[in-house]
Amino acid sequence: MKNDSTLSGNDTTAWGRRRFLNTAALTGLTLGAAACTDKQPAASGPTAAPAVASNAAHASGNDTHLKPGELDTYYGLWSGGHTGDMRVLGLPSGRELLRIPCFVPDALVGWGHTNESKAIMGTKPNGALRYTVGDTHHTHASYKDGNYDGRYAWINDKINSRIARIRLDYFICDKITQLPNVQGFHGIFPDKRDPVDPAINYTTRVFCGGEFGIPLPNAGIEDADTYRSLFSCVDAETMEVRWQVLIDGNCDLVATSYDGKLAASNQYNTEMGAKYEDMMSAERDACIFFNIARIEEAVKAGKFKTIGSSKVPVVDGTHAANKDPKTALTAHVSVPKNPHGVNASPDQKYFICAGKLSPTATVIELAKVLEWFDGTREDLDSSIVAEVEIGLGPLHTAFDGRGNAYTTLFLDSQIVKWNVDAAIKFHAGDKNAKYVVDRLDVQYQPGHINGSQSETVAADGKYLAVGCKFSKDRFLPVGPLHAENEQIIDMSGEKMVLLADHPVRGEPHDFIIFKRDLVKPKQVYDLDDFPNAIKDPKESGVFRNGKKVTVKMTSQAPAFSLREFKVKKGDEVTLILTNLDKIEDLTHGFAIPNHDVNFIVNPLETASVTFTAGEPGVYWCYCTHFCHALHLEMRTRMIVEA
Ligand code: RUQ
Ligand code: CUA
Ligand code: CA
Repeated sequence: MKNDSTLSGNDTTAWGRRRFLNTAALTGLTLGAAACTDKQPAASGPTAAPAVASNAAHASGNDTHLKPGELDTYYGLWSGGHTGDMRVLGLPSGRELLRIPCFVPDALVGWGHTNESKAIMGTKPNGALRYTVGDTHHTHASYKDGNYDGRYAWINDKINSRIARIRLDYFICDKITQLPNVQGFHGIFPDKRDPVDPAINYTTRVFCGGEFGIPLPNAGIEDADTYRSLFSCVDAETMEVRWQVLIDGNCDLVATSYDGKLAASNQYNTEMGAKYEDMMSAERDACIFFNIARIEEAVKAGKFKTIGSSKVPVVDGTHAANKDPKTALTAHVSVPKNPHGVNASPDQKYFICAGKLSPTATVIELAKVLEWFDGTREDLDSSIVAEVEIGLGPLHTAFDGRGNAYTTLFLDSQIVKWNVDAAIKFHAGDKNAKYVVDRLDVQYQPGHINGSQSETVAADGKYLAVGCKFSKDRFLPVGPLHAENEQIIDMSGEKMVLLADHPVRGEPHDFIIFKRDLVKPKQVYDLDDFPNAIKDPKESGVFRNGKKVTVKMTSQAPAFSLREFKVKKGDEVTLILTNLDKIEDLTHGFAIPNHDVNFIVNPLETASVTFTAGEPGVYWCYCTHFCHALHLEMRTRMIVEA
């Protein structure tokens, strides 16, 4: 790729920039007639000087640079992409603090190797992991009173339709659920309160959007017209699938209302096409709304079926079955061309869908959708209170709590900041209403965007993070696979200011950012968290039951409680290790050469592994985590006898 000096964006016009971006990255994406006519150029449009912080400090004082030893003020929970984990960042610095393995084995923690993590990940009858790949997209956390409550976070795996829960006290994955009869599980969003019981003002459900239509049950039928998708509800506590809704078209991203009454999902394939040409044949698709209370009533009343071997109740949310608003479980609001992203504004009033193949954002008023369900509003599409042009390839939207929305423009490689009230006025006929407030060039092709506390009632409008899918020239070249570029922006002023670039391994997608005092992490485990904990080193030893051997051991720097242990070739060995060190940050590791064993035990944690003892010989089991001046000496011998 030619390195074009106009890339820096200093003086490119909107169209010059589009031409560059289109030749560089977008061959093959037919945009059709979706040219933005820019009826509403920004007060300071893309031709204005770029807003890039020239040094660390600028007017607002919002700054990504922390002095050594200074702590970040926000946590960021990031999708780890193909590493199948959740990344925990400190913000605004963007420093990575932790990776929480979920869907894919991890060699540091021993995730996918310890018996405890294998039980969470799921195994085949022979004990091997069911899956070793993942594709995480979306991450969200539990709510109370419209704000995060620091209990749980969730992340999805698109490939195998799995949802993982993270406990935010220990920052670990504790449960994984696979959705039945779903392929291409995409968006997730927790509910924000119960639609019926006002006392339940916190998350009890997580909604999951199924993207790919399949035969139900999946019996390899070729006729794509019969394929359908399911929208699923997972219980936040038990992580069991409570119910599913059969729909026409597809789900994509998911959002929920603050009153708990509705969940929404944008639909880009209302055509139910099997090829992309078919999927973009209609001028408009939809945002589907799910009436949670009615769905649960229908389930209670037994108005459901089940599919294949799954016992999960499936109610009918298709168009044909939901024509009468007074009984409808679902409502379909028309949204232009292959929309992507649906987000609920922090003022609790609106859902915003981005047009993707249409240069527009559509603002849907929650109260008006509810009126349709009540039977007091005849025309459902009149719940659309604005549909305004914002730029090319709009995808996701964040909020600042001051009435502004920030939408990524994939094709324009920009973020557009626009005022929702002004857009509503413009849509109502006030052509002087200037809704575009600012545009910022980003590098390049942004997908997800989120602001600090964005999708909560406590949106504080300080920092904006944007996940750019292409980095092109922003980092040192490292061969054909480019890093992606996650950028941090100061959103506190009228104009956005780009603060920092961070390279990241593909393909991270989504993230949330919240104030650090909303979580209270514990940094040492409790021995009682583990039923198999070895509480006293005197309980250590080798316990044989035929070919099955249990080795019990504890660790206390700089020694393991057993200095050696003997097993026989071919034994099925289960080794249980409890770390009796209770000091913060004192983690030990345990690796056995040639036996594919490597895991850690954090302070007062217990973990176990099961393996078959190999060829007779001596195997030095050693501590893999630097724990003590005698860390290298911290070893034990496994002696395998013939
Ligand atoms: S969706 S940008 Cu999963 Cu937009 Cu990734
Ligand atoms: Cu224990 Cu290193
Ligand atoms: Ca479509």
